Amino acid sequence: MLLSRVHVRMGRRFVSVWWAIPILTVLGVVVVVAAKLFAASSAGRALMAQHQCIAWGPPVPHGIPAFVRWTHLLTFFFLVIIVRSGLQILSDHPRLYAKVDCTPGEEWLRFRGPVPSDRVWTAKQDAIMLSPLVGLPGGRHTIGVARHWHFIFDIVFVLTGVTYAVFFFATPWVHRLLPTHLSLFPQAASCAVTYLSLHLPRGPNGFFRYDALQQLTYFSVIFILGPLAILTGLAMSPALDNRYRWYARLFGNRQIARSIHFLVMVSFVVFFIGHMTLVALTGFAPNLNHITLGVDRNDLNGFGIWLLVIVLVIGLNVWAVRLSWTHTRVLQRVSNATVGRTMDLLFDHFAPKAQYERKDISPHFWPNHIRLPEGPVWDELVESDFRSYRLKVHGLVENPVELSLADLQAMAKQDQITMHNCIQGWSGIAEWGGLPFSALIDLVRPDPEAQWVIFYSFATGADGGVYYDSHSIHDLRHPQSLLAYDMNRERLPILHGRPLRLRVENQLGFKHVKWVSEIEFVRHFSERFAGYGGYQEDHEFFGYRDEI
Ligand SMILES: Nc1nc2c(c(=O)[nH]1)N[C@H]1C(S)=C(S)[C@@H](COP(=O)(O)O)O[C@H]1N2
Ligand SMILES: [Mo]
Repeated sequence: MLLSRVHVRMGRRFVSVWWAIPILTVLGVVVVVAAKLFAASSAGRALMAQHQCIAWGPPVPHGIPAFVRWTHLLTFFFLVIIVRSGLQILSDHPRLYAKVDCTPGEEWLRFRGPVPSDRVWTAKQDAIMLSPLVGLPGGRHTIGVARHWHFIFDIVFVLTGVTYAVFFFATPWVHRLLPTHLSLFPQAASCAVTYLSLHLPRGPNGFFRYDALQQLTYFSVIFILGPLAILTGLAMSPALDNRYRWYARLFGNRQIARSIHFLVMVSFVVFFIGHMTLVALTGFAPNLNHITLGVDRNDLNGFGIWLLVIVLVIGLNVWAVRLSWTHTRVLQRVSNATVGRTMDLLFDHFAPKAQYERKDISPHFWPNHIRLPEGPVWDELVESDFRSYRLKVHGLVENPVELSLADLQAMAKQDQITMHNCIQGWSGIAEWGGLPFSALIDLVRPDPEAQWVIFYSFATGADGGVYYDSHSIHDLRHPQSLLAYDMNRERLPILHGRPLRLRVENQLGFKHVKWVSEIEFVRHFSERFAGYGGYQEDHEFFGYRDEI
């Protein structure tokens, strides 16, 4: 069973969350019995008499206005895509942590077994497969494609939410949902006792007025869960976190934000199940007429629309899975033009500056790649202990150079303790020492039309062919853009990119090319290879820049 593979940590041990089913069942029975006993007691009766679940308070607007019905429908469509693609993203690093070092064994929740300790285990190896029934697109680990769905629909989700909020505060609908009286809480408690003792509150239906618990729940889902999802999502951005350390701290740290992001998703799903159950129990046909057509009638028209919506949602998801493989480049281009542009607009001017302390350095730093460099050229370099290494810097520059490690070390040196964010979800803090990239720019003097720089690696990527990536000169001029040859005050280990690896702290990890062999200044990244900006962009359809 799927759940039996999910484990939650209890102290040193990991327990299957499968146990949650019997435990929650027993707990459910206990709560219902307790609620029934309480409702029958004098204290319970006093509460229910004093605080009506559905109060006849000041008048509130009747009916369900069109903006509520439409945003409700759209949000449902979008959330299905967002949750499914989010699960796909999660499955690329199926562990959730409370600390930013992401040390194996310290995760609080994991969706696969422990990390093997007898060999190097990369984050790529750790990814798991999801069925297309669960993940979007599913079928293989395709975080690039999943992110396109996730972010494109994030944008429309946010726009819909903002539209809702504007109408909410500008129309009388605000009186339906906004909690304005403290008495709402004991009323909601009275509702909770009613529901938990397996009764339905008596009073007008939701077309005319919500009960107190319903009002609080709807309000929290819209105005707490929604914004929390957005804010914790943003807290996973290297551009934002490495610029403003306080931002991730709002939630504790980046990994806690990631965990909350996940728990918000779980809350949405739990709400959805509870909501549908109560909609069904309190009059399915009339309730569906309220939320689809905005009328209080008993006929089956709303139910028909509901069926149609279910079919459309399934159809949309089948279409999305198929499109993910038949028109992947189209999806990538649409995402680059919308999500990529939005990221540029919002994050481009965030020059990273966050620094950490020695005590923050991660005891474990996940290695990540498919292949180490190999072949005669590499073997010779290793044999010479990289004394024969020459970094070639060429392209649209006035002064092309070839530099040995000794040459590089004789130039300016910078040390920085920074946080690395992998696209898959893990993070780690390390101290990097090396050449500030701006010093190299000053040395080679790029032509004015050179706007992008390509970094070539000695290693190949997963499908063969040179691993490479590109960066804008703008990003490379940031004070934290570094060609690192030291890690944690020692010589950079081969595993992490010796002789030279890139650090561009406002971008995700896959753009930090390891084992750099050559650097070329070009007009635009589209002039090289398949033209999408890097190996992962060409082969795995990643975005051309990734600041989240
Ligand atoms: N040549 C090469 N560089 C690479 C990769 C790779 O596969 N090949 N993986 C990237 C990814 S996805 C990440 S997260 C970082 C990981 O760096 P680390 O192994 O030092 O943690 O390296 C990046 N640089
Ligand atoms: Mo990565």
